[in-house]
Amino acid sequence: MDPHKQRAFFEQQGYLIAPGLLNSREVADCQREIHRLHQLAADLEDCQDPLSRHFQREPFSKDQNRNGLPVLRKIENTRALSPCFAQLAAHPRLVAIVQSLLGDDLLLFRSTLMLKPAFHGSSHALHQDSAYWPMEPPALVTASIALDDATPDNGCIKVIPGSHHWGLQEWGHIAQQQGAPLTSREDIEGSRQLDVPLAAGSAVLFHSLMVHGSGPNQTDRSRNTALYAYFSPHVRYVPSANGPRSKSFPVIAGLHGAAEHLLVAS
Ligand SMILES: O=C(O)CCC(=O)C(=O)O
Repeated sequence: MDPHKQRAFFEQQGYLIAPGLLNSREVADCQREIHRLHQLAADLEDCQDPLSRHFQREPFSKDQNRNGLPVLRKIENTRALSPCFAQLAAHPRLVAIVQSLLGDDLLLFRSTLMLKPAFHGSSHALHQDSAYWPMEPPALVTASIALDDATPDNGCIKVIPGSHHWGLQEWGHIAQQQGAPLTSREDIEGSRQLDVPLAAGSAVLFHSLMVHGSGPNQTDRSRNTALYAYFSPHVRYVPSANGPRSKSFPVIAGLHGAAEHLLVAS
């Protein structure tokens, strides 16, 4: 799709699919790195290293460990923990697509691995990311890159097309047990929830006001995903009353080649 059509589709629907973003070698590199990060999680936990705060265990898993490694739900700040995932944030094909949506200057808000281990992955109830993020206007873009084939069976992402036009709403808790419904809101039951299956290496990009979630993984296949949230320097940092008054964000593209960009609350 040409960049103008991409942008028009994204503005109307709130999401965009990028098929074949990574090749099979790049996907295999990421999968190996996920294994290494599980070993790192175990080591950091053993020596009570403060970095272990970036690793979150699967809350509803019956087993604490599998094959000697912790059963994890997510890893935050992967850019700082992993050269492989730091590089992926600036992957040229990914950057080009995000630039077509947000413009040339790109900052990184979040780098995360969402993990849905085989048999264990719990659901993510429907929600809007901007409800949790101290950024105004709420106009960030998340790229969710499949590192395994993602299907409805193993908990692929679900979106409600066009819901980024609804404004911020109340959704309740995100982490949900395996059999739980994705929302308790009766008015949403009938709305069009679209499963977004992706082959490993493909991505879906979505607006930070987009209503999205994902079901459980009850299969014997993991469903691991690299998430990166980007924003343009037009977005301001608006911390809560007790949050830090300024924050530095990595520059991914533009901004005269700076490595970091400091945002100060006004
Ligand atoms: O990838 C998923 O399963 C859902 C992730 C998600 O909803 C989020 O991080 O906001």
